[in-house]
Amino acid sequence: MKILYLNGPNLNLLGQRQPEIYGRRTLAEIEAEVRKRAIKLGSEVEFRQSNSEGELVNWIQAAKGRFDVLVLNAAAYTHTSVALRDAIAAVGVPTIEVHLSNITAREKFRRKSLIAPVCVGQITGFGTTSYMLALEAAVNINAR
Ligand code: CA2
Repeated sequence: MKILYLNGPNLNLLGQRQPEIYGRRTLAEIEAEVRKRAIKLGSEVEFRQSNSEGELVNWIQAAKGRFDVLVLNAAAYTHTSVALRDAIAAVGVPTIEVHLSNITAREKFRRKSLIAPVCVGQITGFGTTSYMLALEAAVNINAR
């Protein structure tokens, strides 16, 4: 199984600021942990990060036929992006929404996810473990 992890704006700053909210690990460290577990599960993962909404849309569109599952931390675009939502719905690749922090326990504007209704499910609030749980969910996506 091939799983594409997409990471949105500012997630390249992980590990440098706001560790009390987002933890101390960098995105590269999270990727290394996920990759280790993926090998054990016999799956293949690819990680990408972009600060650009359009680039994320392009990657979602290009995932069709190339990846079995998308794991998406759309970061701030979670709360604003009709374009990402439309891309996920149009492409039809099963998508798991993931967040490090618990978006439902933070500011009001973070409580609403525009992408949640077109995702298979949402994992939010477990820090790095959210990314690991998303991997378990992805490899079991056909066992629902
Ligand atoms: O909790 C999450 O994973 C979020 O997707 C992270 C986004 C935020 O806008 C969402 O509401 C929830 C923010 C990512 C920014 O990451 C930073 C990392 C270090 C320093 C500053 C920002």
